[in-house]
Amino acid sequence: MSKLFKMVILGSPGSGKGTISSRIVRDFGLKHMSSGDILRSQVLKRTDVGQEAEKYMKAGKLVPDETMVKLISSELSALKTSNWLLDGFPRTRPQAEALDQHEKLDLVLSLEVPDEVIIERIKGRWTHLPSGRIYHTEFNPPRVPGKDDVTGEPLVQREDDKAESVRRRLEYYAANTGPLKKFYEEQGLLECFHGTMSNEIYPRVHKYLQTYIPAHGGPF
Ligand code: G5P
Ligand code: MG
Repeated sequence: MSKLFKMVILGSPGSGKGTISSRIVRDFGLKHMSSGDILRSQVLKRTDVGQEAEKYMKAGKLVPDETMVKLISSELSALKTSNWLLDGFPRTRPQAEALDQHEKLDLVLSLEVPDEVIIERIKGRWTHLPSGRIYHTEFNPPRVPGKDDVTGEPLVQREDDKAESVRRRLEYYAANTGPLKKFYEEQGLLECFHGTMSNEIYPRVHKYLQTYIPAHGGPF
């Protein structure tokens, strides 16, 4: 079997990790794992982890490292034979160090989108919680307002998308991102993409990724 390709996508809350990831999945066939989607599904199912995580998430705080490392390690063990893309994990340097003990990454992308752009765009986000599919009232509207394109089920606004939570999430991201990025920079894995629009960032990501793995579609 040829060597597997493993990458992480970093970026502030609302920077477009989910949006860019879904295009990478479409064009490069990686398996996508979003730590936020995994947590929200645990919350929906009322598992022990979900009940613990919910109070942190609602407040816009980070779920403790130990819980996250356990949860993501068990999800990753199901992806032993796939190329994959991790979105939202690691978020702190201890999480990155724990991941590094089990998995050798090929690439870490960081989306660098200004906070003021994010605060404005997050107001328009609607999510289909069971699948993690994301919409936006202007940027990416559902075919039928308020309904998921695939299942027709209702879309919701995330609890942590309220203005106060968003501000706190941005603060936590800013506080943790320096040491996290330094960790990957030192390993020569980090590549940053600056911009304000996913449609403008993604073609650059696509071109860069092709230096690692072949694309079967895209970049738009
Ligand atoms: P999540 O779920 O990982 P965040 O905060 O990192 O949450 P989020 O909010 O999911 O990130 P995103 O994926 O970066 O944002 O962005 P997105 O959803 O693609 O885009 C945001 C919106 O903008 C969408 O509506 C999209 O359609 C729209 N959009 C995209 N591009 C454009 C554009 O160019 N223009 C416009 N106008 N709109 C656009 O984590 C949630 C919580 O879980 C916990 C924490 O509590 C966290 O707060 N958690 C962890 N805790 C500890 N450690 C971890 N590793 C954790 N992971 C999750
Ligand atoms: Mg996301």
